[in-house]
Amino acid sequence: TSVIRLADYRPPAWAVEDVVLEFDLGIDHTEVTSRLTLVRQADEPIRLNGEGIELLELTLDGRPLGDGEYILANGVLEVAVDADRCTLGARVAVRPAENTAFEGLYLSGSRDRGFLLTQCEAEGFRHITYFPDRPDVLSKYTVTLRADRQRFPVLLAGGNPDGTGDLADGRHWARFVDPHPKPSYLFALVAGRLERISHDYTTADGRAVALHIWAEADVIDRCDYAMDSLIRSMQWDERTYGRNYDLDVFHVVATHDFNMGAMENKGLNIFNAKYLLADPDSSTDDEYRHVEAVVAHEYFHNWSGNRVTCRDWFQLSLKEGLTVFREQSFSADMNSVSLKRIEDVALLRRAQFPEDAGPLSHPVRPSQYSEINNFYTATVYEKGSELVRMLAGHLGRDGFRKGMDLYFDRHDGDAATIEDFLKSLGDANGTDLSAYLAWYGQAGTPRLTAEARYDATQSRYRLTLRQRTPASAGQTVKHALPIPVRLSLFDASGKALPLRLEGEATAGATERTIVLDGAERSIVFEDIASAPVPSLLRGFSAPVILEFDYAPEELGVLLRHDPDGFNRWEAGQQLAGLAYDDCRDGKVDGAAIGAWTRALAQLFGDPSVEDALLAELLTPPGEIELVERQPERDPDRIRASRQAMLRALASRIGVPALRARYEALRAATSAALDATSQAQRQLKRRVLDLLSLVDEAHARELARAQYDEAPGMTDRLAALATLATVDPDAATPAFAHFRHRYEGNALALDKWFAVQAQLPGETALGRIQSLERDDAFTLKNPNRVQSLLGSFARANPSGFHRADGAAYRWLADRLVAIDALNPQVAARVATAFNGWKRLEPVRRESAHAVVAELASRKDLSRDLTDILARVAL
Ligand code: HT7
Ligand code: ZN
Repeated sequence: TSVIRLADYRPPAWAVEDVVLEFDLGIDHTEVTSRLTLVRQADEPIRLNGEGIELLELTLDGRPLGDGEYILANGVLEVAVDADRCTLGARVAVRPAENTAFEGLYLSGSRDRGFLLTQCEAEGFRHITYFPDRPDVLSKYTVTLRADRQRFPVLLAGGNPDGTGDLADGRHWARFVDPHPKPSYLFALVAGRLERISHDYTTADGRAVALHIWAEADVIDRCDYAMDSLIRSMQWDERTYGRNYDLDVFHVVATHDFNMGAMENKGLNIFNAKYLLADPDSSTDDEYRHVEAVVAHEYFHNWSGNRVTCRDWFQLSLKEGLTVFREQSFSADMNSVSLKRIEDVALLRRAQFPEDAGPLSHPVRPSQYSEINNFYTATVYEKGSELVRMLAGHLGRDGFRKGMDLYFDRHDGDAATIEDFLKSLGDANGTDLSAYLAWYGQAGTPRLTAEARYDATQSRYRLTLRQRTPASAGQTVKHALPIPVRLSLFDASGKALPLRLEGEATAGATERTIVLDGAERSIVFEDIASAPVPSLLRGFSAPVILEFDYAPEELGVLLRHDPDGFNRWEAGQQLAGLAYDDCRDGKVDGAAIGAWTRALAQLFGDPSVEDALLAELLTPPGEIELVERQPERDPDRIRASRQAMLRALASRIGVPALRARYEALRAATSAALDATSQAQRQLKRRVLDLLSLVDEAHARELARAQYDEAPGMTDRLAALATLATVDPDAATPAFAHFRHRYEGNALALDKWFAVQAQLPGETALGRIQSLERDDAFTLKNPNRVQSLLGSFARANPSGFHRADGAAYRWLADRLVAIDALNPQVAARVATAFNGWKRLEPVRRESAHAVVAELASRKDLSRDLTDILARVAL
């Protein structure tokens, strides 16, 4: 497969000023007529991309072109033209119902009731018509849709509406004009039988905007939360960044058939229903938060992505990292700053750190790719957001806003690069941020080590910071990066100390940010009366792995007293890591497990600790993160050790306290969505899980009752999961009940599959295989595949990584079947093999054999081949 390199970038040889598209829509056969106004930029032929489409007619300035007047080969249509400006027309046929890859124009749902829609990012537009399908070709689009009125009553495309009307034979048409130049990946259309909810919104700069959310009739009553979220997002972007919406209408459409979360098409966002629909009976609290976040994310793209887009796909994080950062800031403002930070860092550690530690590791701005769809990764999104956060922290709130204003002003209507972004932020603040560019080009998670020396005679505390980034796939030489370390020092009673650095006249604030911009830096704090406890990397000020040799009691001080909510939790996580080490190999013994259980038992009884934070503190690092601490890397032993430490915690808190807390939370049970109620549900789940480890019979009864009494999905699903873990037999009727209750509710059934896919242990594979035979299971639906296969392979380490390798062989078989339908989905599921090299030898051997065998096949898609080739290396 061919490799695309950033170093080979060349500007487009032809610009496309205007695009006029006409669609004659049908499920089996759609005809697309295009007229492109092309303007020469370089002395080269016109080259247009096109894949899987049938060329019916080609014209140049209205004159039909014969076979010898163009070349069509390897997905490129080439036309040599003398003039500097011309109009190229094409008529092509596409087959939506046959498109199971969900890229280009396809059918969502059934032939008789489903609807047509498009997905063009990254390179889907070339499946619709011939076009220079690259993000730096920006054009104005005029789109006319024609279709049967009965079958396709709703016709939508991006831009402002520009007329509708009737045609002969029961057909009708609708036209849309988008005044904002956009790249082809932001084009979208939707056609079919859809219902809508609407809201009249007025932007801060006075534009009346009709907001419409569209969905199929059976789910339209579950769109209200998304509409509220959209309104909040629009208001937040006006307030926080001074950004207003810029068309007269904004459409959002829900589909059950979608490869990713959602898509920010200009004026016509399309959402995986999973991230748009929400109601208490079928959605969990987490899902409500995800809906709010994804609605905001796609809306924020209107500026960070659409008005200013990417020059090429290597710059993907320019829009994605920035938009994740904007989305995270919004969610923090809507909910809780420290809880949001905990959630985001936990995700980074769970998804991005392992990605960056394995063969799929790549920089936030990769330097080459063979399939761009495989670079919509945690690194580009989550680590990319962390890089923006560091820049924002460096500039401060007002400085960052000034920088963003300049970035949007300078590059509006343009396709930009990471360099452009850093330059705008720097120029607006009279500073040079180019040192941060190194973060974008270097893969791997830096290790930051801190070493402390206290000198009692001089009352001085010296902190030495060092950095090192391990070699990663294809990148052996690593450079020092600028690492901002926010820190405070506490005395043993938990009081933050005023900080005076060597050479300074007076003490300043109790928190400072020190930037480590070389391999090593020492700093000395004066007037420190006794050995302090450092709180380092506060708020997770840089995406690194911090190594500091804390004593368990020191972490106990931070866990009890650090006012930085994130670092308080972090101290608990660090202490839990040490506690885990004390519980390895069947023993439960040591200072750390004692300190951890003691500190948490105390916090458990402290009424000043909020429920939401307590629930987080009671959750130690997951099995995937703990892999790092287990030299043998055996998922069964990791799970057993983690269970042992949780059991020790439950015993320390004690059955009476756990029971009493559960009953108090049970009495407060409601389906309300406010933060307090959500926190109560979350804590109730943690308490029940702890109780199940030390008071099994009672916990089983509570879980059963909770399932029956649950007023909403959060409690119901939590009860089901606990019941299944405590007593799989007792859970069987509850699973059957759930399956029946939610027949026809696709998103609820996804959770039913996912909970069962995550039940640990040897029996998991057999369970998965019988779930595959359920009538509701299909390999054609990406959500269903993720909920069963994805959950199993990624979130069930002890079930998937069986010592006999049976689950690896089973997954390989399924990957081949999925790949024939939907390569993007197959490739994503295949990333579950990313960590095979870090397994213990027996599992490593069988995983390798399976990956190598798959990678040697010649009949797989480019998407899957690319992942397998890199994983197998
Ligand atoms: N920008 C969107 C990316 C996306 C996508 C990429 C590849 C294939 C299918 C896709 N669907 C959506 C999502 C986002 O907002 O980040
Ligand atoms: Zn995005």
